[in-house]
Amino acid sequence: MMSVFAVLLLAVSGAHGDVVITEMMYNPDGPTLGPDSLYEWVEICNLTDGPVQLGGMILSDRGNGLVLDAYELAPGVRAVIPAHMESFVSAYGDDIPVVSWTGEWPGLSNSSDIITLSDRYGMVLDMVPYTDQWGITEGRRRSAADGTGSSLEKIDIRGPNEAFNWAASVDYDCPRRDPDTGEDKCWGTPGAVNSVE
Ligand SMILES: [Ca+2]
Ligand SMILES: [Ca+2]
Repeated sequence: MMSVFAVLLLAVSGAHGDVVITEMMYNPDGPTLGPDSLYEWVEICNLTDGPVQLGGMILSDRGNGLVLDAYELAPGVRAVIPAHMESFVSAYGDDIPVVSWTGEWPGLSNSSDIITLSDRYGMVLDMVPYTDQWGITEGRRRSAADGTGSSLEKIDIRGPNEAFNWAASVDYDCPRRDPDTGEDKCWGTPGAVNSVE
């Protein structure tokens, strides 16, 4: 029989797939957005039917990791973990849910990386082993997500993290306009439904 402690642990630790990585800006376009160290970001989504406390969750790659600050993510809602909060807000505005953190940003490699979201106990909630080959469309040699403005988006957010289920965000679904110039911003869909879903 399960102990009271074990029941409590289950109640707060969540399960694989409860919160998943749905989009990544691993190689921001330098000329229009800025350097990787400031403008990378990861979008996550709560796939459960109830609110999830993100505080203590860990985002990491093969080298570095960070711990999310307290943040209650409502069911079905997406939030962004930015490499650098002020830079993200300056580029995308301040109406996108963002989660602050402590630790070291797991720099998202421009060639290949394994990005893992774990709960506070280290149990893996989601893992994306992407490469810069993901999202290459027919007739192209390079993915639009690889440094030319698009992000890498998950197509079926409940599906597997394999190349066929991720694609470069598409420009015709620009989520917002630059408040200064009025021009479309096509740097992915942070905080919003993906353009390829
Ligand atoms: Ca990068
Ligand atoms: Ca999105």
